[in-house]
Amino acid sequence: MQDILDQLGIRQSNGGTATGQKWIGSKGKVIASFSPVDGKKIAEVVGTDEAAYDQVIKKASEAFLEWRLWPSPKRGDVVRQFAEALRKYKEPLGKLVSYEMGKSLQEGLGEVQEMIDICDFAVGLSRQLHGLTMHSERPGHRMYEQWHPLGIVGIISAFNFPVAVWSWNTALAWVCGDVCVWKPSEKTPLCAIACQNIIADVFAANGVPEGVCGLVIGEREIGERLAADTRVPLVSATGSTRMGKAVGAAVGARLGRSLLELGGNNAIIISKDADLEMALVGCVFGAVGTAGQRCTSTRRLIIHEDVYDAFRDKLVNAYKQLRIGDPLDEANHVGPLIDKGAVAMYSAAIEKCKSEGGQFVVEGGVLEGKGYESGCYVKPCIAEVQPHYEIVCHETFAPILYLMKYKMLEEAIAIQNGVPQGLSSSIMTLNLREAETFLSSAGSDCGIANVNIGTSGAEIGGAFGGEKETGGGRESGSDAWRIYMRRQTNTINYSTKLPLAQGIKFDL
Ligand code: UN1
Repeated sequence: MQDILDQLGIRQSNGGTATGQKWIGSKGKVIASFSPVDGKKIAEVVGTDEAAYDQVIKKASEAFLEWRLWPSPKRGDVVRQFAEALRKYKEPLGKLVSYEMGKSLQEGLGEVQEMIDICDFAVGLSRQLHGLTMHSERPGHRMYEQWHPLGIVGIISAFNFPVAVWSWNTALAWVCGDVCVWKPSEKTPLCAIACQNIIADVFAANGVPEGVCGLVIGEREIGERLAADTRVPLVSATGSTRMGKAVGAAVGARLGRSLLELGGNNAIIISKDADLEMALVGCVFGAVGTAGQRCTSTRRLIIHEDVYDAFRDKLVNAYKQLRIGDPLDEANHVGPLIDKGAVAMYSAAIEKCKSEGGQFVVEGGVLEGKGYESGCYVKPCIAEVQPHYEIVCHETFAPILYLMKYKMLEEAIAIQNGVPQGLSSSIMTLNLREAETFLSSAGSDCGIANVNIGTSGAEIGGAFGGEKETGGGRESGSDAWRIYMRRQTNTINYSTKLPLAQGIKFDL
């Protein structure tokens, strides 16, 4: 791992505060990053104190005054070069993601690929930040709207996608002419430092004003500072619903803008008309991939009574094949949870499920012994439950899958929608009527609704996010860029008179 750290410019002790190309001194709390893979300390990071935070915001404000004047395609060209640098660093960065966060190497590399893809998307977008024109009701008048940069975008990201979610925000924000200040999860600070090192070289080579890409590392108080800071017009936060409610309230109290991408409690409906073999792959990957730590992870299966027993047996068999262990070893399917706190939450959820009457058909448990010394490896498990159980309506970031039975599609959709969260959802069916009903206004209430694929692994080209307690925000593709800009309506009078709208006469 040392060669990887060297390639990415990570030392034993690192500064955690940057204004872009430069690191700045800080006397914040020292955060040690431990790998959940083997429990070893990887390196330390000095957190951002209040003065350093202020310096980053000040630099970002100054940089914005210049950056907003760059033509957007020119900003796009810098993002294009960032994508090139990411292609070069894909292997080491993917490995670091895997080692610091614990996801499989395949998924670590996939996460860096997602960064490259969003950069490519943003490059094209840099020539398409278009507004509408409309017809004025007055003669000799033209009316149109344009989109201007917003200012500083505060980005609060979670440990589970330690680099990709940042890039969804920054790549778009940068082409839109905004400057960014990133508060990564304190559980994965080294991934953020690696990204900062990669972008710093690209920015320096292009004469990008210092401050366009700020980094502040620390615990909750840094997020609170960003949320309350009137110099930050947009705060984009990914993480738990609890965190999102606090950020949303603080940003709302100052009438700022927030983009929230919070918890999911994603279900797949397995119809009696499903291709069960295909469904199996989607369900198992959705439930155990990233050890159940994606906001899009599959947590609930709602299975038609005619195929319930057969599909449950297939799942139980498939779970027997799962290999749990070092995620950097490609033979393994499931890596560790992020830390022992997550393991405690996993164990508590299993106990709660049992106390509510859940029957485990694949038992859970914390793994011990050789290869599991970090104490973060757990067994993916499956329980038969009733949809209304409290624990089933709650998002536990772990590989626990709940099974429930249905008779009629309407009932399945009601169960699917009957939780506080609304991120991702799927139906497995070869029946066109069922598929279209699921996608109709009487169907899934989630931000993402799929047919014959699982709930996780969304492509960057679509808008990503969800409803209800998921927070309502949309990041990534489609027209998600609009939230990073301010809209301005312009009316231009090129006539020789000044007629008032609505036919009002005001003669002097
Ligand atoms: C997240 O877990 O916060 O759709 C993001 C997916 C990934 C992104 C997940 N592309 O599973």
